[in-house]
Amino acid sequence: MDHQSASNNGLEVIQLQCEYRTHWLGSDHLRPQFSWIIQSNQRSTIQYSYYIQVGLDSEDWTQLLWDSGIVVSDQSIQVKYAGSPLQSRTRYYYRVQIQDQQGRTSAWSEIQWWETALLDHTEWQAQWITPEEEWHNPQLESVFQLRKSFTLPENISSARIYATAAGLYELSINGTRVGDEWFTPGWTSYTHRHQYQTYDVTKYLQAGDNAIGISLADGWYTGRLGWENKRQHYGEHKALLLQLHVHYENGEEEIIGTDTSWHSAPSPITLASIYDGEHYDARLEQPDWDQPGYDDSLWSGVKVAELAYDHLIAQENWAVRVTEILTPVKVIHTPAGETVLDMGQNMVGRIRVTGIIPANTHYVIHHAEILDQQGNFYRGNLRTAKQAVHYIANDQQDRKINHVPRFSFQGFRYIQIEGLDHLTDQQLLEMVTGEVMHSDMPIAGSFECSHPLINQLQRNIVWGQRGNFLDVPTDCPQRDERLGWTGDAQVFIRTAAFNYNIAPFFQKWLRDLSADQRSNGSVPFVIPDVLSVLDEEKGDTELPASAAWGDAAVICPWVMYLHYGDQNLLQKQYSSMKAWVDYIYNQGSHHYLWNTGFHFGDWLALDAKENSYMGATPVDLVATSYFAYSTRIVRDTAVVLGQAADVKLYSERLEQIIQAYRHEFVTPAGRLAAPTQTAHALALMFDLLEERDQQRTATELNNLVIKNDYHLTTGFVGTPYLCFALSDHGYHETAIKLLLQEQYPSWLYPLSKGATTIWEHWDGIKTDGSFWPDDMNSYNHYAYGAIGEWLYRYVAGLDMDESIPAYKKSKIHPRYGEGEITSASAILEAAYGKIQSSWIEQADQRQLEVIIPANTTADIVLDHAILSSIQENGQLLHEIEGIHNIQEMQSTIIITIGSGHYHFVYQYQPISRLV
Ligand code: RAM
Repeated sequence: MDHQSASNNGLEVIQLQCEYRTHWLGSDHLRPQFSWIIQSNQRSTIQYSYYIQVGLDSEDWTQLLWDSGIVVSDQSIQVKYAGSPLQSRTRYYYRVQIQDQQGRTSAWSEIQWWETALLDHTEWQAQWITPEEEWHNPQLESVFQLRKSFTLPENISSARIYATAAGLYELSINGTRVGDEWFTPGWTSYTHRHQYQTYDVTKYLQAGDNAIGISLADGWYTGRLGWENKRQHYGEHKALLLQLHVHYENGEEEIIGTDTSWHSAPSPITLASIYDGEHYDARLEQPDWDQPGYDDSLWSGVKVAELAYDHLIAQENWAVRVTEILTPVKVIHTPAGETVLDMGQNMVGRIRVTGIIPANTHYVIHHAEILDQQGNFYRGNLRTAKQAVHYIANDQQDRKINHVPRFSFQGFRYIQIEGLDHLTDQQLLEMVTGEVMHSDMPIAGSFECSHPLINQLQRNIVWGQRGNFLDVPTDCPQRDERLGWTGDAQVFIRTAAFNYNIAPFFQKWLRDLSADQRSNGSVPFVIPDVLSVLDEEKGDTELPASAAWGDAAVICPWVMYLHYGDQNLLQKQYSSMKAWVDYIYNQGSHHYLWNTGFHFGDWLALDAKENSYMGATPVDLVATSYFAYSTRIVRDTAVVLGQAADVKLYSERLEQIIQAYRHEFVTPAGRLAAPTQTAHALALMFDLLEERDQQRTATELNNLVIKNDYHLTTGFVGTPYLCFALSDHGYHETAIKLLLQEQYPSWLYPLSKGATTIWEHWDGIKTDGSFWPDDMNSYNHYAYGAIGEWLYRYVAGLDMDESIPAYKKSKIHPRYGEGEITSASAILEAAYGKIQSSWIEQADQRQLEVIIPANTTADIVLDHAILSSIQENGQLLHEIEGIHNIQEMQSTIIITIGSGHYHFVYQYQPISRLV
């Protein structure tokens, strides 16, 4: 074969990625992984071989760091760099060529690049610095300005800044803000891992005088976090670390870093707090403070802060950005006389105010998620979080402002404005925009169907994800909490991976989870962990961990592996995964039951006792079920990683746990002792029952739902599994009825109360219009949105064969909509490319449109299809290219196909006629 010839033969390599990014500035991976997508004008394309080159130059491909040569392999994702060692601060270019199994050779792909940052922490020459005044009064959550002026010669060829803060920072050069990232450096387990960012600042610098300006806020590092009003979780002082590397055309390099020559002063932002919002006092402005000519002789100095360098890591996560701008839909004058603007959507981010305001105006914007029963602005559920933005104008007449808070985010649908009473409603509407902020994850998937309410539910799920994926997966974005609750993350992660590419987001969070995991393997409730310290302060020696929460340590890496096929991540998390199940094994006197300690149980289930948050499903049943599930995943991970001894160990342990579970929770006659929906769903989904008891349990689950008039009672633990358990065991009709249930409690009930996001409680707003108590009532909480996974996988039918990760083999298996949903469509930009499953049902006929990416195959599973009626693009099955195999099993037909775009049409036997 000739890998050198490039021809236009319908085979192309596109969308090259290095660790999920197309261009990537600032990596510290020593052996990054590459992926590409193959585009083919033929069906059934499989890569036969690949050829990858990595060099220092985008034109000359003779001086290479890595020339893989022709590698006979169908691997086209997560191909690990295997060239000579990478250097710091270097841009690398790469390209890929492939050959397919039909013998076609693609042209070389377009060239992509990534650039390394500081691969070794000894390359940090700059010093951590803290503003002097901060040193004196670290209790104020106010923002400081830091600046440095310097002169540069002519002929700058390129320049980079590597920067981070203990706190949050915003960077400007010569008066211009650098980059579009917010909340830098992000939130990690700072004591172990602290991200820095890389900026290409070439275009911002000039020959002659220059100035760097930094605004430095408390953020998660020293700011208030958690509901106990605690600050300074990671350190006493906020601090800055920055290193500028300037390169000249003659090959020389100059480094300017933070040190004691920098100056500092208070900024006009007198308060910046994640929970409480921001206060901006324009009277304190120092115009041009970040410009070169500014006289900073009256500013204070800075002190060197004794912070570490060895835990600095390059930015791992997607950056937080403004991803959408909303305009308010109306002005409401409430019965209480408040002026309120409705953004039309419960959103997370901030309000921008632009326009002219009179001198000395002081306006305040309050943010809230709902209006109360009387239609007044309601902030009760924020608890102590103020999320208010104050702006005090100076005495300049008719000042034109353009203001956003920069170091806080708000969760809200409504804003109440005080202090701009002179404006008309129309003027207010024109002055205000809502900037939606979250980790800027590429959109991965979409789901829609013929039922408008389900489409709204899907939108609410996506908004819940956007609002709560602001650098860490949080439970809620509005009250004095906003923490990375592990349980919430694990129940939602699979849905999340359908909606967006969450790979770097969860890679970062899982590294923090391992970092914060305790030495005995137990996992804190929230990651990054800011709660254990409260228990430690109370003198607790045994720090708590809960089943279904700590299991995030095992479930999340596994879901990431299934979706993205990244063994590297599994390998990195493996010891953390094992440590968690070993921790459980060591709890109590019975190795195989987890019947000790505190657990959240089936959190917020509706079968809970009055005034309790924990559902009726016994917590030891939940804990033991999850113990089995996580042990199974650890065993499966050991198989993937080739850890034979562990495969044996965890297989045996799993068997023992299952036996213990049956002994404890299943009667000798095969009945599940706990009569709850959640107990039944877990038993079925975690495969805990003897085969003879499975159908009985499923029938019992179905009866429990019917007895409850097709309403769910499940909490955080049971909800993600309920519909799967029903659909898998012949009760899809019941699952569809649950989905379409509009009366309380149900997924659709909140829609009748105007919900635009998922709520924490099924009855956040009760049927009589009253609210769940303020002590814990979020209207933007993604946990119950975990039904999204079932919509994609079972309603639209876009699913995977889990034995081969990353959709190397898709499973297209629509379960259809029992006549209630007559069409559905899901699209997913998966690792190998776009997958689509779209169906329409008309009378006895179904049409199914399927796209399967090159280098993958799929099983199309058609229940109740009449084989002789199946056509693809007007042709009978046996005449069609791309069909590898057809199997008929009872009433199901499985068609194995290669890559390509297919349109199937077939007749089916409606179930009613089968019985
Ligand atoms: C509350 C929230 C959160 C949940 C914990 C146990 O803080 O509901 O989502 O995980 O409780």
